[in-house]
Amino acid sequence: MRTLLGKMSLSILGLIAAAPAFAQEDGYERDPAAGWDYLWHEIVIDITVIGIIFSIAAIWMVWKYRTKDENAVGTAPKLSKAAAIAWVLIPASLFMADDFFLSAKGWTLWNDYRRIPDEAKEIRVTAYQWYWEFDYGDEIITEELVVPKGQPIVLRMTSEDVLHSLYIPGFRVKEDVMPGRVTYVWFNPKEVGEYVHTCTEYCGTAHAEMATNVRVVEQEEYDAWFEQVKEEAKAASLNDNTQG
Ligand SMILES: [Cu+2]
Repeated sequence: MRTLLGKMSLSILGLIAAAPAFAQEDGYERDPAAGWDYLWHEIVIDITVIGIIFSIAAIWMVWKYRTKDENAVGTAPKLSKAAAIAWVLIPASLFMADDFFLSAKGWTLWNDYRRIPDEAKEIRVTAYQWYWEFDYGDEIITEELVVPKGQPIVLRMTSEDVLHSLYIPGFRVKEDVMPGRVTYVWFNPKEVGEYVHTCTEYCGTAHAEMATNVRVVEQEEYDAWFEQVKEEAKAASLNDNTQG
């Protein structure tokens, strides 16, 4: 009895210790969006397999222990104490091991989501009622988010007025944006295209107008766009000066 319990607790400890190692296995990339999809896929497979096992067991028991005679009185098998404890602990440990395994993977993913790569390019974001402003540095501020493909981007975000929340489902990122605080998300735009970018915290009448697109473009196109924005900014400030 003691040795049985001892062996079981040892194997559970072993599984817990091994879980982070499993979490580093192949197929996982240090990219929150890919990691998110990978883990979600794994969880769906996992719950499907567990669901099938439980359904088969339940259907089998319903069939096996069905009433054969309407006056029948059931007789429960008498289990020894060790057998009763083992019947509780062994199945529970098996499913807990699976939970620990998945939560270790979730933990790895969370760390990747929070750990900004050194090479990430920083863009400062300010949320207003009801639009976004993107500050690329050097006084280049736009209302459209354009990023070069293959360059990890970190958005440092704050709000000028109320609570907002930045959500880019295509990159699997979402984070609250608050006055008086700077929060961040990072992502790695791998494919050229347009991705929905919206506010996902109800922030007033025109909340829905905060939905725009992030444009991911090739590096050359990005450089050309950036030059153009710079020229426009210069022209605007010259205009201001002559008028002022
Ligand atoms: Cu908002």
